[in-house]
Amino acid sequence: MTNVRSLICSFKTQFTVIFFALSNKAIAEWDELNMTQGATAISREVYDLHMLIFWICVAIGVLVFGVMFYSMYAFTKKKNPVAATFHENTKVELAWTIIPFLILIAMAVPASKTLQSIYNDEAGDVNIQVVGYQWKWQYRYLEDDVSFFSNLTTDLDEIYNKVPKGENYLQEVDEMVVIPAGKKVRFLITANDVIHSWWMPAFAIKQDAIPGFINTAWTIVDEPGLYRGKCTELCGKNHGFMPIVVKVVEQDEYDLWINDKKAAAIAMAELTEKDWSAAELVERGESLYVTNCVACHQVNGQGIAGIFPGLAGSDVVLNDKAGQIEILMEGIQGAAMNSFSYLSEVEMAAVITYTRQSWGNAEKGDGEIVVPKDIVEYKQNKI
Ligand code: HEC
Ligand SMILES: [Cu+2]
Repeated sequence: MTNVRSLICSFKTQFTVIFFALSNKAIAEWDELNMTQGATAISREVYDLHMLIFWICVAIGVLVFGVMFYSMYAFTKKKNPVAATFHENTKVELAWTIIPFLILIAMAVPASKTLQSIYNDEAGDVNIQVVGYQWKWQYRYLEDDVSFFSNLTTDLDEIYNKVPKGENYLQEVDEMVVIPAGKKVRFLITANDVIHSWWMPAFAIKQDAIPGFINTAWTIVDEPGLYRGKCTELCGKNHGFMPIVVKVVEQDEYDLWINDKKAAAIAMAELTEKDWSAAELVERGESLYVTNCVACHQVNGQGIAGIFPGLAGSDVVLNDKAGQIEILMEGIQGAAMNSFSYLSEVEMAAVITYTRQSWGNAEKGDGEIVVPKDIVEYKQNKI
């Protein structure tokens, strides 16, 4: 028993000493080697805890190795030919049980205090629902009815080493999470498909995003700036491709931003509810078809024989409105036909209607158009 304990203890101290020696050598790069202090009161508390415990380990290491080396030096065979034969020493054994126990308690007290303040789930000034998807994040500002996806924007050529990698390689997104400085922001974190994890080191937040559960995290960031994090739970093929970028701005700038977002959401909702005519949808749909579909289905809707089916005269496009919505929303498993569900309701309706009205399809089929409300309905029925 004693042997096992001293073995573990000496492993611990050796590790500490090796670490200390390394850090000493790299003293100039100490800051890079050490944990960062982060940007919030909590992250600094975590840093202080880390340093406190680090120095406790250093002290223990110095003490234990000091005694060890001293004994090796002071009790050599030459100096001390007759070894002592004592066995068991209750006092010493009590001491090496009680002292580590006290040290552990001394470390647990500040650690628990910090943990307690981390696990505060009271409402924030701003409350944001964070949803993990394979492989992107969705953010919903609960007070303001604003919601958007945040997608990786790193160029595929950088990923495949065709061009040099940029400064923020795999750490850049199309839409950042914007939050006001100095305000409590609460994140309600969950996932839509598999387990992800929302990790923002500068805020000392690392919270699992689990389907069907809502975990909370909170922060108050004093300094405006850009902060970057990533998904930190292996969530499938593109796990490394779903970064997090948070932009902290002053309250005025935040108000402007959220108002813009709200206005855009209202404009989009109005467009969605509007009564669209076939001609209006076709007009909008044409350019969407060109950017999203021609690579496979071709400008004339004929497709490429044997690879990409023609949409001109396709049964689905002629007579199966519901089926076509489903194909566009879900994609076709195992085929090059991916889901286009990231298009807005208006865009989705427009591109589908374009295919139903072009190349003589309107005359040959049922000629029905798909309006944005159909897409809204499809999404609602799915939930
Ligand atoms: C990367 C190539 C590709 C792109 C881009 C693409 N599709 Fe497809 N699409 C396919 C393939 C392949 C199929 C056939 C899949 C199967 O049935 O196995 C298909 C099937 C379809 C079908 C069903 C046709 C039928 O008769 O069964 C529709 C409708 C369709 N695509 C519409 C679109 C629209 C609209 C767009 C643009 C928003 C689009 N596709 C973009 C490759 C693509
Ligand atoms: Cu993930």
